[in-house]
Amino acid sequence: MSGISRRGFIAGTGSLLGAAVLAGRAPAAHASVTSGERVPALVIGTGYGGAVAALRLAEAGVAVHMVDMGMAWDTPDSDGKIFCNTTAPDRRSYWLRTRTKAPLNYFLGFPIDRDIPRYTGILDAEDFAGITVYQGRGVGGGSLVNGGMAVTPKRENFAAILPSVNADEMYATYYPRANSGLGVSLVDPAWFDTTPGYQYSRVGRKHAQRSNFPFVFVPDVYDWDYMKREAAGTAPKSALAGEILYGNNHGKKSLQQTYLARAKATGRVTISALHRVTSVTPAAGGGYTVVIDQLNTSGATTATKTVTADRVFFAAGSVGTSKLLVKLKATGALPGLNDEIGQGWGDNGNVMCGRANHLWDPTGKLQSSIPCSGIDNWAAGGAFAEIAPLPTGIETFASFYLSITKNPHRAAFTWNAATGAVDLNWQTAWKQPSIDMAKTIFDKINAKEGTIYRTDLFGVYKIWGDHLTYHPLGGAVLNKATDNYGRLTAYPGLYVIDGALIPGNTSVNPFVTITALAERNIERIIATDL
Ligand code: FAE
Repeated sequence: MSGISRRGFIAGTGSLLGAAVLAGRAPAAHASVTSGERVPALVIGTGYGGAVAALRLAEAGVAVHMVDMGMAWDTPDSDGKIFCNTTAPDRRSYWLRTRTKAPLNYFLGFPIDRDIPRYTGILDAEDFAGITVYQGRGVGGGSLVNGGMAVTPKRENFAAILPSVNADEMYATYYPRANSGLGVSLVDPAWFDTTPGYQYSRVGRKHAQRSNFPFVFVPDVYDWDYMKREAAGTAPKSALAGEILYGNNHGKKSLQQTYLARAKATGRVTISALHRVTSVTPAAGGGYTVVIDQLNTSGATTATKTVTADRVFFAAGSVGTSKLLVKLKATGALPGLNDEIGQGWGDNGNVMCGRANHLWDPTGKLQSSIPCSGIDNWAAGGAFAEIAPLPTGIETFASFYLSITKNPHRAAFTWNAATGAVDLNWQTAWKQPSIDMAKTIFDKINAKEGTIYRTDLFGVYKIWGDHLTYHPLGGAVLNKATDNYGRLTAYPGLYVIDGALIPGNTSVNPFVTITALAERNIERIIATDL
């Protein structure tokens, strides 16, 4: 596999060599927070929730300091590129691992993981007892590693997603605001119909429609005009060179290009990369004492800083925020947090599978790494399936899918005093409802097409990718762990503003909902609390 993928990689990215990879990307100022400093607002984490909070607070005149445990990802490495390719993972790929842990870890029955130097890489494959949770690490959070699929849930599903939130306001104001802030748009359907890189999606469409499932185009934050130039050979390739999981050197509008760029442009936002918050506790003279470890690229602590913040926004992601709050409650730093802290965590029902197509139904050796379509069987079968790429550089005759399903299971984070770590009680067997829901789509398609499931993508004779999620949600659920706007009411000035607020499922890919909810909550917080 490594020989094959290396050839594909070289063929696909040759045009990148020597290219001006930094075009349009101004290096960030490397100001980092100073010990003893007092800051009006500290934002923990630079993903979607954190970026929205920082921008809106700064626009309201508040000086904001953001900290992120991951790297800044604004400087090219020795190969001239900021990010490494999915098919050639190096030290930049994983967060503090000595071996890759690819979500799709087998190919043609062979394991594809390889040794890498331990480094503060971009993708964290965080292992809990029953599930591996994939998360972005760095300035931009999940936006650095995700597929950019920017999906607003159907209005009729919203009441189940966020029952305490006014849907009229969300669909009239905050979803449109989020979509515009993120730079969301749709693939040009005429180009889609002819471009080689989306043959896999067109095969997916044909199979969906022949089984009478609704096929839908899915919006994305990738710059579609840029992808057209990649296809035409007039711009360095990113989506068409298989870049995605370990970052896109071009084309994708991550938060670094959107919310965070606007936040920095206010002149009121500074960002400390490689800074990890370990404690937040009330300060004697008001505000909160925040303890922050500064890390080197081996993950070792090189300094410990103490900052006083008038307000603290937890935006460390569903897992990061939940782990911090559960620990702070259990260890007596924030004992007044309520008993909903750590509860209501879900995996957005993620489950993956592949189907083996007939030899007359190739999916294409060139596959855009940016998915742009899906199969919607949510109402009838509880599953929404992304038609996903397998950008290996060779013809695989495989159709590959990431399904989001209505899985009812919810897990809880708890403090483990013996290990000094936070556990999550999710069980692998809890994926069975997700598999059953995904089968409502793929059993039918297989029967219609006379095809079978692939068994070589997740192990030896293993059909379902049921060991992971890309979409952690919950752990500090809105209107339960917090009030209806993310306030941790026992501690005025402490807020949750990320995916931890959402009770486990969004029926589609989550980041537009995380962004829209953050827009709603920060508007109220600025209007009433500042
Ligand atoms: P997130 O973006 O995770 O940001 C949290 C940040 O906090 C990270 O940068 C952390 O490094 C940082 N952090 C954590 N703990 C600490 C600490 N103690 N101190 C300092 N910093 C800390 O949070 N969603 C979609 O909607 N569409 C997609 O196509 C899609 N594809 C995905 C593909 C992959 C491979 C992955 C991993 C995720 C994907 N997602 C997708 C999920 C999406 O990226 C995720 O829901 C959001 O990024 C979550 O946003 P948050 O603001 O909650």
